[in-house]
Amino acid sequence: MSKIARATMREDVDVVIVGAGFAGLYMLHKARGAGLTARVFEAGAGIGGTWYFNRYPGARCDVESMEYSYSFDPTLEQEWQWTERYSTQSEILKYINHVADRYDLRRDVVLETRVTAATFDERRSRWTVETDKGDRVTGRYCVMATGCLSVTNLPPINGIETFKKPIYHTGAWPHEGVDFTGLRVGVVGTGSSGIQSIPLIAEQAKHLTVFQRTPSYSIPAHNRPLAEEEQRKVKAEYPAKRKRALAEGFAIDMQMSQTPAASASDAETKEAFETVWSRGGLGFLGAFSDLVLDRAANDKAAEFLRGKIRSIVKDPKTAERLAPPQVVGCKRLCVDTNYFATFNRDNVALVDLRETPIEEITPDGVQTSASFHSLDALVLATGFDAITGALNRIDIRGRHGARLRDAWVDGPRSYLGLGIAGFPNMFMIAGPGSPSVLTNMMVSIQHHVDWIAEAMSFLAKRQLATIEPLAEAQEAWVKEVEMVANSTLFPACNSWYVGANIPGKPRVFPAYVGFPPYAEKCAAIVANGYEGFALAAQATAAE
Ligand code: NA7
Repeated sequence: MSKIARATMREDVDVVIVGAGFAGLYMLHKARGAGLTARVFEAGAGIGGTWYFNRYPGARCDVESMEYSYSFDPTLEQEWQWTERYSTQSEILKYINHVADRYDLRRDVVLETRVTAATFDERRSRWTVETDKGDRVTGRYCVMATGCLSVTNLPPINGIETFKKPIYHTGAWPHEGVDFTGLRVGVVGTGSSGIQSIPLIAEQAKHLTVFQRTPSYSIPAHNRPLAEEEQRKVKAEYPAKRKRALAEGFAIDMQMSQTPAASASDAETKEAFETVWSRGGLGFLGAFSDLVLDRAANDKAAEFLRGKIRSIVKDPKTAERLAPPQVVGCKRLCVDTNYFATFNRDNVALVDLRETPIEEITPDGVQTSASFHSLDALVLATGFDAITGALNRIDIRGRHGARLRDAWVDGPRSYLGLGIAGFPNMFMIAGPGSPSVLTNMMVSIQHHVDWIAEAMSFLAKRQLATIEPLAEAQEAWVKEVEMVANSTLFPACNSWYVGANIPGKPRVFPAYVGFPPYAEKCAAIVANGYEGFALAAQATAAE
């Protein structure tokens, strides 16, 4: 089908927003509310970001539906009906589309357009944003709503380009779906995407081979339909529920225990773990107050979870291979439906790449150091170039033409994960150095968008031209993020958090651990007249 090319855009707006997922759309809504004009560019052919692209079988959010939703409008909150405890990708995408229609957001969104460059003009204090369709739009502000997990990781496995059957990445799944009936399928990767898709692929395929490099801990979702009555109850106390979430480290209303594991007897420890296991989901980490802080406490959780795997998986060798050795939570905890039990099926085999690494992919399958696996289709559940990937792919130039990519060559540096020294009037939503992926993203997104919109209004009221982090405030923040992370177990293993999944990526822990202290700091900084930011009354051209 031929497409009619649209005219290239030349326009001047107040805010250019990159990305039309949950972050970009809410930013658009808030910008309009502040009386600002905005233009949103989105690479996808539809809105929704992560939820537009990740259509693999079993794709669901690991935060419960009633919390993984916007809270900015009580009417929206009350009127939307979720159907399951954990929403499917398609239901979340429906919700995003509903929001876009309800607030008339589409008219400012340009789809199928990838932003390639953003350049700050110091004399005019404006950003010029360029796209792959030849657009040039200028904005007083540029907001990067580019997503934390939006650039797929295609692993450089020897010979992968020679495979002559279809290859799918979970993060770029065909819209028409894939029918694996009668096929021999291989899945590489056992993070959340692998763990969600493997049980469903196994039900359909003739045979499934799972290629596992590192096993993951996973908690059962105990997913179920959301009863009308249950929803009514939550809706009746929505403000209180949202408030409780804001007081939690992960910004999820998990009602984390205040008791450290060290003070519990063995029987109490077992009982606490059994309780959270039977509730299901990420709330497992809330069984004790110190599971991500104290190695001994974490070891108890790890042993409990390994025990569960051994009790579910019938073949003891397979169970041992599926039992993760690492700290619980240092790789994102997964939430599954029937993942471990899938390995009891006759048509499923597990290949442990730690024992028998992949040597190459040939036209017909995967050759490991031990054997050859003939395949009709290959699924890469190999994750993303997380957090910095999307930003580093745009040619972003701040003062003196300095490139963000160069400034971040040793890892991301930002102030609060919101702004970057040398890049005035550019904001990131859930950027590196903010709690982002360690929280319910909906909470972090709304917090950031509200903060950014407030800053824009502040500048307008005071007739200020620019806001920009001071280099010393940024350096202090980078140190604080690192110090807080190092007081936890999060950086304790190789994970996408620290960039270890991408060859050559600098190892930096990119998230501020703990939503409440972070939000308090953001508020205090505003109360102190945007402490740590330089505010300038007029354009400050380079000398
Ligand atoms: P993840 O969590 O990054 O998982 C990717 C998986 O792919 C993981 O098991 C990796 O093993 C594996 N992987 C990556 N590269 C390779 C190569 N080269 N060979 C073999 N195996 C490889 O991505 P997901 O999409 O599952 O989830 C991302 C987030 O989305 C998730 O945390 C939720 O927040 C939602 P490794 O562990 O690196 O040894």
